[in-house]
Amino acid sequence: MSDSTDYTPPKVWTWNKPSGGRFANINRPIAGPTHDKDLPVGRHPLQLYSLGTPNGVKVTLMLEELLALGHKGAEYDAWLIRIGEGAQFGSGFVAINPNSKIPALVDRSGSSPIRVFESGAILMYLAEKFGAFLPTEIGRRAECLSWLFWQMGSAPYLGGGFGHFYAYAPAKIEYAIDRFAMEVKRQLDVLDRRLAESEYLAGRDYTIADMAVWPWYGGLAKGWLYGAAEFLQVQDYKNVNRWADLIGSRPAAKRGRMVNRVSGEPSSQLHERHDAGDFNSKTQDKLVA
Ligand SMILES: N[C@@H](CCC(=O)N[C@@H](CS)C(=O)NCC(=O)O)C(=O)O
Repeated sequence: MSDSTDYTPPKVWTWNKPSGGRFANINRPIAGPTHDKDLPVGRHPLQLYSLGTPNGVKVTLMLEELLALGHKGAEYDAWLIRIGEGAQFGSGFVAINPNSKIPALVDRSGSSPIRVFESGAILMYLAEKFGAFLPTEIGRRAECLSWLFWQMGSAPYLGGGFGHFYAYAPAKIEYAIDRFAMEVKRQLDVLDRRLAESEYLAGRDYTIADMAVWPWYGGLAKGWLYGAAEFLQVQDYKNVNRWADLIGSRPAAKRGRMVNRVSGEPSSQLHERHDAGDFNSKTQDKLVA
């Protein structure tokens, strides 16, 4: 691979070499399955196929909140999809998400299964199904959906842009890191100004907008992403930090962060969740002991 300064793109791009960097083994320029593999199905109405990354955590935050509210129909099995090993390209997974990315959900409570992919669509589906965490009054609903879709459009600059070039790319390219650090700091400032005037993103209530944004920007503010807390001076965003702590202290958020998590303290990792009791008995520290 050439370095950043001496590369002239050819007329036609070809896939003839690994792209380099972390995740190079799973990057492909084509869609579709690479192998046959059925997905497991558990006993609960909702089947989640995911991993404890920020995109995956959005959904487990929501499911744990719904259960905490007493919605028994939100009981779920959370199956682990190891994206680093290419499990997202198995035929069963591609059938429920043609885009081959976690999270994906199947609702088996009705006469025929319903698949939902894209974390924002999953959050809206669950909010509408259970009538929770999405305001019904038109103005507050508009505010909630605005921040929900803000996250969908903004986080790729944080993850695919800043995170990729700061932490994962095989070379440190100043131009790329500068460009995306600038944008991510601007995004943090957008959130900080909103959270200076409002307790939660959509107003006085905790909603799916917070659940979508918190794993990314709350995680960034708390120093959980890319080892970039000092570089981005995240402590300066006081309102984002206040909101990140507020959500982080919710019992359902604490549980949601543990599901399908495969790194960090063994006691914080619940690789698969099939029962509410699993949080006490099936974390990695207990399984290994
Ligand atoms: N826009 C999607 C993004 C999902 C996404 O990027 N998932 C990543 C993990 S955080 C993934 O599955 N990557 C696997 C791959 O790209 O092959 C969503 O919000 O659901």
